[in-house]
Amino acid sequence: MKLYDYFRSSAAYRVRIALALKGVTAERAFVHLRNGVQRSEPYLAVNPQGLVPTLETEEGDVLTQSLAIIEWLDETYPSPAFLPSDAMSRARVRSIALAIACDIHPHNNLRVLQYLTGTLGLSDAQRDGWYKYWIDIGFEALEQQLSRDSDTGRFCHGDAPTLADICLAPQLANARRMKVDLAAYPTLTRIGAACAELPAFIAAAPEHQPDAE
Ligand SMILES: N[C@@H](CCC(=O)N[C@@H](CS)C(=O)NCC(=O)O)C(=O)O
Repeated sequence: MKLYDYFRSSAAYRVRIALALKGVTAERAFVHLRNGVQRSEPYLAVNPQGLVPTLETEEGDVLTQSLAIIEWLDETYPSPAFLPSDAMSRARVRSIALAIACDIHPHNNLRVLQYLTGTLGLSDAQRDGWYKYWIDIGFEALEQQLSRDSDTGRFCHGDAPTLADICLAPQLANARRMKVDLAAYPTLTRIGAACAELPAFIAAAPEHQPDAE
């Protein structure tokens, strides 16, 4: 298997956590996003979206989109499971994961930030304000959702990590990098601390990647 990766990509970070939790190793191909390698012809031939992660399977199939990759891994390597066994719990876990992956993360993506400063001419301070604004909007709702639901345990759903935690931990890392004040999100940070104790989450962290700068 080969993972197209970049240390600071939170979508790739999700896949790194998932691979590590499953105990699956993948060769790594580093796509330097800051240098624009994601828009190079060779990479666009692999993933026409020009985004990481991409996973090439041992059979040579090419998978894109972190959540699709993670669900494929979960179906291919069933233990430990990333989704609960009952349909209602699965929907809950997916709703947390999607709130992060679809409703927070895209606003923080590099190409969006570059459009704000490049095409629209916003200042760096305005760009950073945008970044923090969308994290706060998303985290405020997630904090409410998780803090008042008895299905929340040590992790987002019960006492074992799921797809929801695989999405939450990288988004918390992004928030910290942007110096978002996380004091208003005690449930999210408590869960993040529980994730940070697990070897798979530690191994997948940006600062532990070979391409970290
Ligand atoms: N929905 C996609 C998002 C992928 C994505 O946005 N990746 C970012 C890094 S976190 C990227 O490659 N950005 C390159 C760019 O913006 O030019 C997924 O979950 O895989």
